[in-house]
Amino acid sequence: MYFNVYFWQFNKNIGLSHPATESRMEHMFDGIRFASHTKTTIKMKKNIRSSVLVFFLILITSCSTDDGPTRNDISIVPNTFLDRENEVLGEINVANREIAISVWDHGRIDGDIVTIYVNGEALIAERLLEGPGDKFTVSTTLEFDGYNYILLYAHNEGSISPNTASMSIDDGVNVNEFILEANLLTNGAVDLIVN
Ligand SMILES: [Ca+2]
Repeated sequence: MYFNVYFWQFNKNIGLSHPATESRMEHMFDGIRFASHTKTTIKMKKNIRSSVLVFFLILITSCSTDDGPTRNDISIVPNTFLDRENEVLGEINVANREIAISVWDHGRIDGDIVTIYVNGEALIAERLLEGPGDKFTVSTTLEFDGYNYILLYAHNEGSISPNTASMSIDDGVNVNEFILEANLLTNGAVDLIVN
């Protein structure tokens, strides 16, 4: 095709152009323009189709993420954590996923150091427990509806065994107070149920 075009240009330049040749060449250019226009139209249609597909994919994805938190209908406390047995010591019902957890030493202040895990994530890390007059409080949002859990990991037992923590959960409606115990072989856990 390029050869024909250059040949035509060459003929025109040297004055050998023939009307019949020019007519044929113009017809050919019309064909090229038509083909180019058709290609653009097909490309536009493909782009529109792709855009519509992407729009619906985004719509479906956003709908599926608006379903709220997962609900656990049974306890999710694992059997072991950090190579220690987990012992479930009870369950606490809360009205909201937004809670404030307070922790302090139960009884005599003997140097107990704890880490408090919520659903396996450390919320209070290596904290030396003080007395009830010096509670340590952290706010958090529970991940699940239904069953969540709090776990007490003992870094030591203090001067009096075991490691004993008093805890309270404030859900904005009620304050639940309870005691968790742990030692160097066993973690103490409690189910925390969002109703
Ligand atoms: Ca202790």
